[in-house]
Amino acid sequence: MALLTQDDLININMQLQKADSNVRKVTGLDIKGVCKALYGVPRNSEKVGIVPITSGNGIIGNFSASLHAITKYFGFDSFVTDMPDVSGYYEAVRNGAEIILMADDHTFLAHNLKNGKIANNQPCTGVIYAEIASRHLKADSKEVLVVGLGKVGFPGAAHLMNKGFKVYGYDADSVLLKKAVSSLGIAPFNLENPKKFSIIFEATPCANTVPEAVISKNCVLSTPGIPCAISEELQEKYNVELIMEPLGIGTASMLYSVL
Ligand code: NAD
Ligand code: 2YH
Repeated sequence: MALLTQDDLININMQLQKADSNVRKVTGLDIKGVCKALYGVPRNSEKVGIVPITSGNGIIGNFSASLHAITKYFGFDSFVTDMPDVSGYYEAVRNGAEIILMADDHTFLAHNLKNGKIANNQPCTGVIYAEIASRHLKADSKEVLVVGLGKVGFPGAAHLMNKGFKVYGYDADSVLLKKAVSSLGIAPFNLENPKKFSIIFEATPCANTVPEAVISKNCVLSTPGIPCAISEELQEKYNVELIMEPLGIGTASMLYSVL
């Protein structure tokens, strides 16, 4: 399980603004617009309580503050509790939180206490990055390459299949690849016999996972994966539209999915 670091979250507001402008350029919609298209819900004014969690590897500096900035960016009224863990949960509910956001080392959840809906960061992140990729205005076909079929990539690939895309998938773990092929009906991608894509969705914790041979000029690479899946050199050479941001896009997807 890859953990975020304090450094990943430096200047989250600027990272989010840049990502929003890239999403708009690629899809014609901003992140909020993509969320509304995905979940079809009107924005309400739910109050969000953010609870720091100390278990496992403990508090990540900037994590709760970043969630506070992200929720405000998307127009939610939010606050971070003074106390962590169970005491923080109690404090959040007592202070009127309707949605709880909290994460340990394994699970990052949003729980709407009013309607009972609960969301997990990994599938919500996979779905929204896949949705952004699928909306690439300059795509030359409905073929998409998915690299990484784990807890984020698999739900993203499933979402693309549901939207009628021809999905080619690759994972370094052959067991996971076989599972995705048999349960989702995706086509296994053979790195030895590459082809070019104008839509690529990547979800791995490794760098340089997208080889040059699959990249076409002006393609979109939508990737929650940290670190980046391609080098700056390749990005420039092929004028790749990169959608990559460490926390905000996935969190927006979680919040809108529980409204
Ligand atoms: P995971 O471990 O469940 O899945 C990662 C998959 O990538 C694995 O199946 C692994 O076999 C595969 N993989 C590793 N190296 C590969 C390679 N070179 N080529 C092809 N496949 C390779 O992890 P996850 O929970 O799905 O998370 C994936 C990434 O997304 C992590 O970096 C995580 O930190 C990040 N993430 C980012 C956000 C965000 O908001 N930006 C949110 C959630 C997760
Ligand atoms: O980053 C994580 C885990 N990878 C789970 C998220 C799934 N993508 N957790 C954040 C831990 C935050 C910490 N407990 C805090 O500061 O509250």
